[in-house]
Amino acid sequence: MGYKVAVVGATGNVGREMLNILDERKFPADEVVAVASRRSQGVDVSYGDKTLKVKALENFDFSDVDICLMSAGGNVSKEWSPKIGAQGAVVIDNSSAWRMDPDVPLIVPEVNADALAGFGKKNIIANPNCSTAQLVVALKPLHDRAVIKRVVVATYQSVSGAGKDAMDELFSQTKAVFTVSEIESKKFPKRIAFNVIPQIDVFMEDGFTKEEWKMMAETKKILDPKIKLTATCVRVPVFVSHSEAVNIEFENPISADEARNILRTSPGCLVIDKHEPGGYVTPYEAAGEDATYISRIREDATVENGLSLWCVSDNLRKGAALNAIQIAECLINRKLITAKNKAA
Ligand code: 11C
Repeated sequence: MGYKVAVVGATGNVGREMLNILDERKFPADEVVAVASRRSQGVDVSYGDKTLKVKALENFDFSDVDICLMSAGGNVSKEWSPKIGAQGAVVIDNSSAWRMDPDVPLIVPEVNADALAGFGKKNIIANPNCSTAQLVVALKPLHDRAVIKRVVVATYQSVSGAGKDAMDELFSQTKAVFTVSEIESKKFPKRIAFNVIPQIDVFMEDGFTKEEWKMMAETKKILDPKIKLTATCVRVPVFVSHSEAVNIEFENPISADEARNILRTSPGCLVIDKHEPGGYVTPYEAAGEDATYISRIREDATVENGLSLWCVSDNLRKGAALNAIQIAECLINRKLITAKNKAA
């Protein structure tokens, strides 16, 4: 018995990755449909060795869809996710629109799959922000062992988090540096080529950015509301994969060796941590991979029970498309959904 899956936002960075991952993981779909705004109607997108013609969201009938993977931005999701959910499709939404809604579970399967049980109130499940997803995968096993009190994180986020136009801007600015004197910035507030920008998303009243606020609020909802977290989120001239420098204070003692051993066997984590040049993972190596890579694990003697580590993951995969599909797989494995077309 297979499922009918709709990918909404199928022409974007994350939508295309969703189609790739559905095919790669042999997701039990009888039918996959690509949906996007009317502007993209008729565009071809790849699904394995097939080509799908994009259908317009505005005219699409979701009544026989089982799972809707939604990556079309917050405004589209605010309007469409409840309508699609009301037609009986489970919406797994990649935007920030529903994450803090108490009736919508915010899920990273390696961390809080049990919270999925509450999805039926709205038929919507939220995928976290990419920078949060990889962080909580690394934090969860350490929290289980030694209880995290406080986290200080600095991110180094790739331009693909800001969409395809942002990737094009890094590419064209990088070329322009060598050919023309004027560098134009449209997607980013300052030049991104050969630079770093300490602003992701809009500023909040307290001086933090929305991206920094999301990391704090989403970590509390997914992992533990008692964890204090402060973040500085920075855009870097990297195409794919977000990196994070993480400092953690625990309630109880935990050595670097112990943390390394715990993380080595934790779901979703891959430890590469040799104390030698190159004995760590960089974003370039994490791109296209599923794991959250953890390196540079070391004790921080400036606080009681402190550890520092470096964590890297593909933001389009674990940070978005892969996590959404893992949620769909969880729904199936836990028998939380059944296909509408039982004869399929
Ligand atoms: C970025 N993390 O790198 C953002 C993109 O809330 O889903 C994802 C924003 C979100 O720009």
